[in-house]
Amino acid sequence: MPSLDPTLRVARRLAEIERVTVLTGAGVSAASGVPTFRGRDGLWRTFRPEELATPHAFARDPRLVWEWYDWRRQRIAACSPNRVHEVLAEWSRRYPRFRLITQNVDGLHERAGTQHVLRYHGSIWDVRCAGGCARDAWLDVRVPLPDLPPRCPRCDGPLRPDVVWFGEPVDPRVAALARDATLCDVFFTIGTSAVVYPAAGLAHEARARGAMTVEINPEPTEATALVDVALQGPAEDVLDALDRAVCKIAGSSSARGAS
Ligand code: BJW
Repeated sequence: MPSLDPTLRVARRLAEIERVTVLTGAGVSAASGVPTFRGRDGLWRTFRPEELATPHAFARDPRLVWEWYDWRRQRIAACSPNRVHEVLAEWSRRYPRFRLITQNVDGLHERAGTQHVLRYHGSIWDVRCAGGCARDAWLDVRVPLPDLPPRCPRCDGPLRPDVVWFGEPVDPRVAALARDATLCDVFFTIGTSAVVYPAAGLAHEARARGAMTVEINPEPTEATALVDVALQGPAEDVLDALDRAVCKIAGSSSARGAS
């Protein structure tokens, strides 16, 4: 007997459940023009993470780190949400228990109107004091900053981007909420190479807790062998097709119910 088309298999499951959790990575913003880290034109092909994305790098040369983040912010500011962000925003309204965990710092899920977003690695649009007071500080970081590094208005210490660098812990409250969200019916891992921990461990946890696990990525990743269903292709195409299949199933079952 031929096996069920994998997209249809996932669509059928989505049509009958309520708890959907999605983990996203840089690949979901690729179609918007935001560079990934490890892809063909990824940031880590040109820049060295240890010089730009560690607390040690910031302590050594805060200006260099800020110039890089300033450049990235200007680039992201010119990008708009794509079909992946739109579908997930729609799902966040459709599923009563939807959670989105994003490793991305670009804010495109929020701009698309997604509810219940957990920013696992922080936000490129927020800053906090790296000096004595260790507080959040307001700063309009959508425009290029005149002086780098910007200074904390309270203690005059250097401000830093409010993102999670290598060697730093994820905010314990965010980590706990993300762990809670692994208790779900379907867990998606979309557009991530699944090499960075602890984020990559969430799919393992979801599987151990009984979720159907689904990956969407054009390339095989560290997660591919682990998941129940791997849907290969750009997320903007695969997710669009999946959403159409779910709507079709939901439409035909409500039509049956009405007749
Ligand atoms: C498409 C597509 C399309 C393309 N559609 N898909 C062993 C050695 C050394 C260290 C470690 C180790 N094991 C674990 C660690 C620790 C380390 C780690 O995991 N390192 C590994 C790399 C080895 N982790 C950490 O340090 C973390 N903290 C930690 O462990 O704390 C412990 C601690 C406890 C107590 C006290 C102190 C510490 C923190 C990790 C922080 C990661 N930070 C960054 C930068 C964030 C800020 C910024 O943006 O500047 O987060 S690095 C970067 O990687 C960024 C991303 O969120 C993250 C993940 O990348 P992602 O999203 O997967 O992107 P890519 O580029 O890798 O993949 C893109 C994918 O998209 C590809 O698969 C494409 O195929 C696909 N794609 N087009 C769908 N159209």
